[in-house]
Amino acid sequence: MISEKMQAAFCDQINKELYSEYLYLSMKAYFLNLNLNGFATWMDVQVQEEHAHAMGMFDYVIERGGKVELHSIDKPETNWESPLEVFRAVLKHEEYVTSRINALMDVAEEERDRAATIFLNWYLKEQVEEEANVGGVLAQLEMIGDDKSGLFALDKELGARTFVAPVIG
Ligand code: OFO
Repeated sequence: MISEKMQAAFCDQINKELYSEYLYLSMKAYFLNLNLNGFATWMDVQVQEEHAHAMGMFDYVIERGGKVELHSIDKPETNWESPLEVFRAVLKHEEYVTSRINALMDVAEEERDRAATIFLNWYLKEQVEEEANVGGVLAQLEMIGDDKSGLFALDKELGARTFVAPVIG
């Protein structure tokens, strides 16, 4: 059985993962409006990943005999100055999420909930990967600067990304 404190911390994180899904959906809309369809595809994969992250925790809480309480999702940003600004915002957001997963780990340790700690290891590793992926795209955008042909080449590259359902836990 999961403790009340651990359950509340997971429900809070489910909300943050769903907010991430919403934020990336908003970014997908931004890119579609710019006709940068490859960037939009990349964001769509991100949307699906965040949904999977939320559902992984959802299923875990239920499996441990807990109760999932959903909270309202904040309205995400809808506009950015450029693709570069979008990816700066993504990296900042992912760093924030990493700090929240670490805080969740702290609760698991305080509650001496070893199963939760083991479960959360997957999320920590995933955050390392996410930050590295986003950092890679950001570095490319910084190099491209105002070069439109570089932007279109990157759009083509990002459009090849496909969603692979993660095996969580
Ligand atoms: Fe759920 O990893 Fe991004 O936010």
